[in-house]
Amino acid sequence: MGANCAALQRPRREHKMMVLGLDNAGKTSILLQMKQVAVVPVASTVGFNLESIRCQDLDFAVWDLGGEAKNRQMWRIYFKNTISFIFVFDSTDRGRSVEAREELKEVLKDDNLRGVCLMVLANKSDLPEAMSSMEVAEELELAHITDRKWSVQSTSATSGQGINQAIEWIKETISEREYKKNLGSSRQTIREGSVNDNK
Ligand SMILES: Nc1nc2c(ncn2[C@@H]2O[C@H](COP(=O)(O)OP(=O)(O)OP(=O)(O)O)[C@@H](O)[C@H]2O)c(=O)[nH]1
Ligand SMILES: [Mg+2]
Repeated sequence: MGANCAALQRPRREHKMMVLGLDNAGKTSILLQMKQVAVVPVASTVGFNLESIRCQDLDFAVWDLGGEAKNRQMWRIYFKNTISFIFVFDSTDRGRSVEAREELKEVLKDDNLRGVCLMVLANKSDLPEAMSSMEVAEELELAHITDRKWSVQSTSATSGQGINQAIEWIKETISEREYKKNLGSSRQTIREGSVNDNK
């Protein structure tokens, strides 16, 4: 069940999408699923991977940033003009949920991501010890986020499960935001989140 996306031949207007999260969360594997190429074990990302991908009729420039602590210090230099952002969480990694939460909180403070919608992927949901998306929402304290739309979706980067739903939500949310911007009403406070489990 791969994502309904494809590598782009000729880019049209691209929506800049950031893919963030701790090392080993599955960011590069998610990117490979979005590209619809075989998800094979890859080395930890140093710096970033950048791909142009067409997903559900939208063109995305997808930035997959390395998640090791030394790479995280560099994340912010790439944030300008981001339209959506994905935070990938390894749902089996209970030991690092506080670290992930703190990293996410720091990222949310960035001016270049102000109001940008947040899709949290509760990844590795294929593994028996994985937390549910509700548990992930609690671990990351997503209910405290009141300045943007957010959602959490359980995914498996190995099977592709949940990725289409995540892209669907992003697509709807950015279309809505652009529509509101055109109406000049984008400054209103948004208090809205959703949790989606495929289990
Ligand atoms: N079972 C399972 N394994 C996964 C899943 N997603 C990723 N993995 C595995 O987790 C490991 C790390 O995946 P990556 O995609 O390299 O993780 P990353 O977030 O890009 O890591 P960094 O580049 O270090 O930031 C690899 O061994 C993947 O095969 C998943 O959904 N299920
Ligand atoms: Mg990687």
